[in-house]
Amino acid sequence: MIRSILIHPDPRLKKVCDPVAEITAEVTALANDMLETMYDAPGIGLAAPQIGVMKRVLVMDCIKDGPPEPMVLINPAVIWSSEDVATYEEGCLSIPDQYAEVKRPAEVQVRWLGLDGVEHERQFAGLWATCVQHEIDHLDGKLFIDYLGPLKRQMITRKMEKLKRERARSV
Ligand code: K1U
Ligand code: ZN
Repeated sequence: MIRSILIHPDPRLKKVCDPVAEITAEVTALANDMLETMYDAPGIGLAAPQIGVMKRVLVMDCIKDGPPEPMVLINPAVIWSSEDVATYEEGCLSIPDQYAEVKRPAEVQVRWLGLDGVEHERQFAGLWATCVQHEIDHLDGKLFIDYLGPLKRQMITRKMEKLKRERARSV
């Protein structure tokens, strides 16, 4: 089922999410809905709070050409970050049509629980590294605009408030 995506500003996008205690049928259904919602948007990642679910679950697929590579990460944690950084022009499905350059560690080692209940670990680089850090930030109530200066952040927030008002008027 495709879920609707929350638009900034929304208090749910500022909260720290709760760890998942157990992989249940409900968590599996949530992950499947998130993948469907991400591919439909379209996006390369999605975190549970973006659909109003305050759990530490994220999905991503950064393959542009070639067969899809959907990933589901439960309770993800960055256990190592490279010293070298990479700058990427980021977007966010909760902040439509706004992009800005963000500097993050170029590579990260992440540990998470899979839907199979098994602990996984992988080193991410390139767009995968940027995306997994952006999504983990969502689980901690942080948006990419929080890395920008206050003026730029305020300008984007005002645009989003206007967008939400316009959307509310057209329903
Ligand atoms: O978390 C999100 O809001 C999803 C976001 C992920 C992301 C994008 C760029 C850098 C870091 C993280 C998006 O997917 S925005 C849409 C997007 O990037 C995209 C959409 C269609 C094709 C390719 C990319
Ligand atoms: Zn985002």
